Amino acid sequence: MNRFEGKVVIITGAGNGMGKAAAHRFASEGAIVVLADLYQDALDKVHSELNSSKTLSVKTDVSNEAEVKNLIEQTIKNFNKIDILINNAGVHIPGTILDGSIQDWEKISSVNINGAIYCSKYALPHLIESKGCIVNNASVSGLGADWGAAYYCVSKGAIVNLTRVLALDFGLQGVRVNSVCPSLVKTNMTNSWPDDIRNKFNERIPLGRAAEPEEVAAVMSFLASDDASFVNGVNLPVDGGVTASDGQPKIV
Ligand code: NAD
Ligand code: ADP
Ligand code: HBR
Repeated sequence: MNRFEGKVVIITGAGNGMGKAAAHRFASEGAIVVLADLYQDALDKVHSELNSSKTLSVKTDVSNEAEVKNLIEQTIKNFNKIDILINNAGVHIPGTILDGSIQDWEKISSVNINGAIYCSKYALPHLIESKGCIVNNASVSGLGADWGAAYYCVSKGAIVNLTRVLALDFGLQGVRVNSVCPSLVKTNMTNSWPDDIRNKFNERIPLGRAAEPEEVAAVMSFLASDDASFVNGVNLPVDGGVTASDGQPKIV
């Protein structure tokens, strides 16, 4: 499939995990890929794995408004347009509201919420021009709440509603906005979680396992493609069935 031939895609948090998997997926379908991440060495590694004439790396802290403006400017300068924005960069810090410091909240909210706001705000004028789309990486943690992840869940709830408000406000201008909502995915964010926690997830996920980053990237690419041309404002679980449960205990 070459669904993204000639399309320009910005992917934040492209240095690792689902962002990296998305970079490979979009590139494999013909896209020009703009990689944005906090870490230059991670960017260099992903860049070296892709066709360099169709790849641009821009070291970007998405929580820094000026750096996001620079990301958009560099993309326009190099490729003249933006067709797709993947708001994927994010951080996770566990804890209840009493465990977490205000610095933890500032970190999570500035990366997970402000980052998506800045990227959306500055990409949108170009997306309106191209009749493009946004795919956010939210989480099932934004559709409901988890124990002991207060700030993270609040930040992901914000992304779920950001998806909806942008879908309403820009639909008439031809811009679609959707999100993926994964449960546990095997990435750096979660690889260090202890085995007993991972086993508890496996028990609660009807498919009995965590997702591979590529399984989420595949859904991002669907939502960004013309195959999803009438899908707008959807927060799509990519969760092996977790949200099919009403939350009552597993007794069989
Ligand atoms: P990851 O840690 O493998 O990748 C995240 C990337 O974002 C890293 O390359 C990191 O350097 C980058 N990043 C962090 N802060 C940044 C900033 N300020 N500016 C730019 N880049 C920054 O994690 P992942 O699991 O691939 O996470 C991707 C997204 O998926 C996040 O938004 C996360 O909340 C969400 N998510 C993860 C899971 C999971 O189980 N791993 C589940 C649901 C949703
Ligand atoms: P924070 O920057 O919020 O303190 P981390 O240091 O845990 O968060 O970084 C988040 C993710 O960034 C890590 O899971 C890892 O994938 C990636 N990362 C961290 N340091 C590096 C690095 N030096 N090079 C490449 N990727 C890195
Ligand atoms: C586990 C999952 O809900 C997450 C890290 O977002």
